Amino acid sequence: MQRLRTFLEHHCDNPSLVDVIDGLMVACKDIAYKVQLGSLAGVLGSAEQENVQGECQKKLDVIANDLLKNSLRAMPQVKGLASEEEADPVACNPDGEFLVLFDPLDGSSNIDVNVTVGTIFSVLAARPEDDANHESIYLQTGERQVAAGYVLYGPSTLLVLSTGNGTHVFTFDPRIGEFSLQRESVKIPATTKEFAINMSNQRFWLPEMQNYVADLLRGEEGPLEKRYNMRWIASMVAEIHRIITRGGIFMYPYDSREPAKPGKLRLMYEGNPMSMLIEQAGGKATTAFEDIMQVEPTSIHQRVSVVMGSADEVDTVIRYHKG
Ligand code: P6P
Repeated sequence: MQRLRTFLEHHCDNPSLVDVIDGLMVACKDIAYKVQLGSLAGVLGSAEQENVQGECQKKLDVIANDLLKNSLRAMPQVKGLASEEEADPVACNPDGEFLVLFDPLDGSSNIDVNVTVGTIFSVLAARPEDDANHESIYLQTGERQVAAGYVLYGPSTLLVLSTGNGTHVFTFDPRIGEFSLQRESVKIPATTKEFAINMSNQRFWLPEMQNYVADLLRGEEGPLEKRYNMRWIASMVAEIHRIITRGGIFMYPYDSREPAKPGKLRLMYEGNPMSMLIEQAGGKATTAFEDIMQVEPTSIHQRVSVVMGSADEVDTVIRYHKG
């Protein structure tokens, strides 16, 4: 089985980027260990504090964030970082080539009930003149990502990664402490019968989304003429991994409760990296009105409406929103 670093050295033409991904995995292996130990490591439960999003932080949110921050700061290749758990960007090494943005523990509300969580990361290029304390240098469209990935802390610990030449899956082997290639250049089926959305928000969606989901529920008797099944894990990394593995569509759409926030998920370290992985695997990722990776960022923690997965099903959602 090909180890991660060997694979990257053949697939990635920038050795510094290989080092950054390798360094990220050092932190993620430690996070995986602590997630596996759970209560035995005393890392479950609330951290009794809120993050910049106003969300109650779990102990593991803080631990994972600190592990990633410390690992990235030690890498000369990293100029700066931005995290869901940090109000402002953190300058690392002035001569670094890369900016790393991450959600240290996505789905952490599940951690206390032993459901899959994950780390999501996005890598952007930095310019020599950039000041990594300034938010503006991080505000690049998703199309500019040089790498994106997630580490899934589930029954297995998996890394799903793209550096722009396909989406690849690696399994962590605790016997050797390495990630080994499991699937190269995965392809998402264009069609699906599986959708993922939090139905309890139905009354807050746009009419177009309400109409689409209503037709999903009509099954064979409706205009989509298919019997669909539904999934909702409340952990984006787990939902997206299911879609990368067997197809499907994941939606966290516009919600009228907070018109200023077009959705719940964050563009820079959830929407963009997951969009790169999905599109590199032949899927599609849209806000329902424009490609997610073409959304012009205005702030690091901005939110975005998310519809992503099997290309034909995403096209159907876009068609419902064209009126
Ligand atoms: P809800 C986790 O908090 C998260 O950011 C995503 O991982 C997940 O898809 C979504 O929120 C779940 O949101 O409203 O169903 O709890």
